[in-house]
Amino acid sequence: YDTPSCADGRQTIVHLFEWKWTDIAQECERFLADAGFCAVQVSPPMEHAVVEENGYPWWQRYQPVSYKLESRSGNRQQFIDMVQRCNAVGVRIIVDAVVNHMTGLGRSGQGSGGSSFNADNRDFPGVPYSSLDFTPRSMCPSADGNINNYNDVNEVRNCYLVGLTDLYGAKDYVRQMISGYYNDLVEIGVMGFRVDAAKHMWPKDLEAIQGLTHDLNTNAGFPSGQRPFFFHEVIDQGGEPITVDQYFSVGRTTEFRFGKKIAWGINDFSQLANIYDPGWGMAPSDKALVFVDNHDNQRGHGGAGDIITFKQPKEYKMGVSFSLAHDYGFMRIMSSYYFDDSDQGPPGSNNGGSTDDVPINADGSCGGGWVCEHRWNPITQMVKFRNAVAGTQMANWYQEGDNVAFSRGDKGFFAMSKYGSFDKTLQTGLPAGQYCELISHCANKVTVNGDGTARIIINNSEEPIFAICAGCDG
Ligand code: LM2
Ligand code: CA
Repeated sequence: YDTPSCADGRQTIVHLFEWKWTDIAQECERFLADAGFCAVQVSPPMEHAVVEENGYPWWQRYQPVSYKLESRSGNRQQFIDMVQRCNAVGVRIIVDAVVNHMTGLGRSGQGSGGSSFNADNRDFPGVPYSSLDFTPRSMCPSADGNINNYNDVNEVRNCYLVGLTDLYGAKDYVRQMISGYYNDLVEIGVMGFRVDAAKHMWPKDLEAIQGLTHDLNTNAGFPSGQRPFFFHEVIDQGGEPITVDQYFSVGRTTEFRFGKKIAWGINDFSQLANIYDPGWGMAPSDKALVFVDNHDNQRGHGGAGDIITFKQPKEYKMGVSFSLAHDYGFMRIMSSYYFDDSDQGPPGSNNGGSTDDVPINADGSCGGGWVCEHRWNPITQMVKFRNAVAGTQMANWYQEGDNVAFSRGDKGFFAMSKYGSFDKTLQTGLPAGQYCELISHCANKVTVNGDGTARIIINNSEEPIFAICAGCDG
């Protein structure tokens, strides 16, 4: 479950948060395939609540009504078309699976796909689920039925997360419905799953659901016998009884400490050493799914605090570039829309709850309120670097004041200078020769001497990043 089935050894996924399926299909074809991305994490594709009173917020998509593929991002036919078109160009799809719960108490009516539901009665005929399929109240130790005390494992996993009706994952029927949803998606050709709120589910229930889930579809281009890729959203920052290692038997886990350490390190480069801190309980590299920010913590929701985002473009470019150069974890890039309000849905959503297309400007950036960090020059270029150096380890670490550099085996060399002016000869670990500097698209050429040293020059205050790699032509 730990190994993503990427085409051609690709190393990075991108979360196209709240994008429509029609736009994702185009983005695979027009950009992601050539840029060397492994996969897209898509917003939850199942039928969800329609929350008019908060202006159709992004988080309505974390309130399932049924497992029909009818959401704000598009319908079933559009979803299938997206998966097929992305697979055809070697870009895979990862589904954000919301399976800990259904909608919040107090909600009823019709979901985004037209199914009726009534959360207070635990009635979801679109699945169907009834009151028998939700965690018995007697199993939740808290006074009000909600999760308040994160030091009590039973409370975190058996009570209601912010009032969301909690599914009883120990029940065979519930496991069958969830694995049925997974199998429908696997059949369509998806590569894997981000399991939302996995911290609030029992690992043994996750294991049972996985056991019922089929191998990836060979007709979609996956090798036979290949298991889906799973990573679990477990917000573990230390200090609580639920820890990431409890989930290692079911796949990777989100490593929230990574983003914090990147934010601290960009502030103070001396903290960029030892980004992976096992003493703090961080997941080992082959169990970690890493990211600088995600859709929650970029707007003050789960795991927020000490995080850099697109709102600080220069720091963000440095943080993501350093992360992509690093050898720790499997990396996810965030791709956002601009927002002022933490509830705010995607562009267009205030206009009746639908979503606007993503227009692409002549210079390759996105318009219409979409940020598209994955198209920011240093980020795009460093995705290529990460592919080129895959499998090598970091060496030749150098850090002095606001400058940092290191090599990746004999395949690549990375450097970064906070204020954009650097000129020093360093050991690159690379074979002698002429190299194209990637961030400048080969406008800068670099000579590595016979002893592996090279004069490293950075002279760019907005994108103060330098990268060369074997076989990279810009
Ligand atoms: C996650 N991780 O464990 C997601 O990454 C996170 O984005 C989800 O919360 C959460 N699990 C549940 O899937 C988001 C959002 C919450 C929002 C929920 C449900 O961060 O604010 O809660 O989705 O839509 C909203 C309201 C909250 C209300 C709740 C239930 O903000 O005030 O609680 O709905 O109606 C009474
Ligand atoms: Ca639960």
